[in-house]
Amino acid sequence: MKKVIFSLLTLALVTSISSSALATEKNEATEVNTLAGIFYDREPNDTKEQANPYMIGGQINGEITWDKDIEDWYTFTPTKSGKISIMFAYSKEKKNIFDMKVYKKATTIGLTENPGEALLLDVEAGTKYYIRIASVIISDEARHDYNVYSEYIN
Ligand SMILES: [Ca+2]
Repeated sequence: MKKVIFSLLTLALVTSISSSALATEKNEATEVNTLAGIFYDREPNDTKEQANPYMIGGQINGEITWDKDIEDWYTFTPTKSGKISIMFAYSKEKKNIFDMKVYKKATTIGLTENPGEALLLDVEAGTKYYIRIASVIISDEARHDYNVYSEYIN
């Protein structure tokens, strides 16, 4: 009987610890999203020099076209070093393929053409990074809007 009571107590303790840890994580995630907000695709942003400002934790809402606006550039400077997750979203079709490239200064550190694939990248505080969205092949019958999402993992 003593054993049963002991394990029940342990169970109650573990449950309360894990649920309070979860509650803290939830609050932090909400805070980051609220602060970072939405970053729009503001033309001209067709070269690295014209890159639009972006911040980790924010969401990019952009669009490229098949003729005149074929590239969008964004830049961010992490406020802390660590790992980030960055995700690209758009309507991928057979003849509508976009890619997202991430550069640290001039070096490519990440590349994806797959919606929903999270790139895990190490970043350094105070260093300039760039994101370039471009089309590999573009269909005038498909949608051309896209989003980018990111967050710090640690
Ligand atoms: Ca552009």
